[in-house]
Amino acid sequence: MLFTIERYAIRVSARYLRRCFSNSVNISTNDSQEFALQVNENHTSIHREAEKSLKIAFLGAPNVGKSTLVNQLVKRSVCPVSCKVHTTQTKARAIYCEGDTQLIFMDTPGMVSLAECKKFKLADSFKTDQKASLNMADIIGIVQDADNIYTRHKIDSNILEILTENIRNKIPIILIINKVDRVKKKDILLDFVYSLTKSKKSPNFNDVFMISGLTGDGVDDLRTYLLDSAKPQAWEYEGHIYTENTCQDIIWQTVRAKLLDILPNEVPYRLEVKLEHFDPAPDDSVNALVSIMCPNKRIARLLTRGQNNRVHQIAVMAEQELRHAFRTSVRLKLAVKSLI
Ligand SMILES: Nc1nc2c(ncn2[C@@H]2O[C@H](COP(=O)(O)OP(=O)(O)O)[C@@H](O)[C@H]2O)c(=O)[nH]1
Ligand SMILES: [Mg+2]
Repeated sequence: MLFTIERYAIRVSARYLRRCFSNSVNISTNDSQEFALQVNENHTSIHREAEKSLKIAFLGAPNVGKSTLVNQLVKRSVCPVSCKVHTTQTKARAIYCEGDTQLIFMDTPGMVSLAECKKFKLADSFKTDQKASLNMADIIGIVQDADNIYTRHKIDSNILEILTENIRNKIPIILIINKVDRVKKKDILLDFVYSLTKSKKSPNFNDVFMISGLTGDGVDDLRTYLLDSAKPQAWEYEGHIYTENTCQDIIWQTVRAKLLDILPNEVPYRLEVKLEHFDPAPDDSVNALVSIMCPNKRIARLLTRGQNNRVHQIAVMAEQELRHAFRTSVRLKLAVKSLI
């Protein structure tokens, strides 16, 4: 039984890969697989009346762990994560279904001011995506980094600004204290949670969660809470869809996130990452070729020098994460090129 379910999940994800891919390249479709999709869709429509769903918008400063949390909640690495700021560039949706309930997570770029947008040459989407997500949300989760001693005791001013009186009255807001694995003295947590919830500037939080998106501690409780909060309303996505991002986007964003992790300082921000080739094979596996364009030969050497070089490490890490995203085997090749 378990085997059948697992095979079915893999089949569905492979079909989804093909659908994403078929936007740009012609792929011959296999009739028996299409038939499986029909069966699934009919099955869903029978239960339409019982459907419940909830849209969740996570807000927080860059690097508080929003994308890591979304990945844990949906049990797939669909949102890019790195230790550097501005990994998430545009809003991304991740979808999780359990029983008759669908949760739609709206991962957003970190909250930034207009001045920061100009400084880091960030796309306009950094500002507009936040507002768009808020207006659509059924519930808002403010994510705080418990490990950041400078910011953990107050809600980011950009977030307070965007949470207008209208939104505060209309949409329930929960407080999520993330990275609790990094705080050894637990009474410190209680201290700053107290100041966060008592501050006159803070919204009225419906609930407070203390979690670790990295270890998964507390994440199951948060997911259960969200499933229980879902409203009777039709599912927005078919049950087999787990992200709105295309597979191509997930692949190049994952490579970019690993570059941000491995390369020092500003270097990764100067690289251009491009998906050159993407090929979902008939055996359900995925082959991809990603090029990394470096501004000069010195930076290209930084990536390719030595036997166990950085580009090799990045390929191994990205491949592992992509397997977790697509739940199928992934073969990833990286080509380093230099502009001059
Ligand atoms: N120790 C620890 N690190 C975390 C946790 N959640 C996220 N991180 C790390 O924080 C960094 C930023 O995470 P990310 O999800 O990209 O943050 P975002 O910018 O808010 O989306 C990454 O290096 C994550 O591995 C956590 O609960 N504990
Ligand atoms: Mg992010």
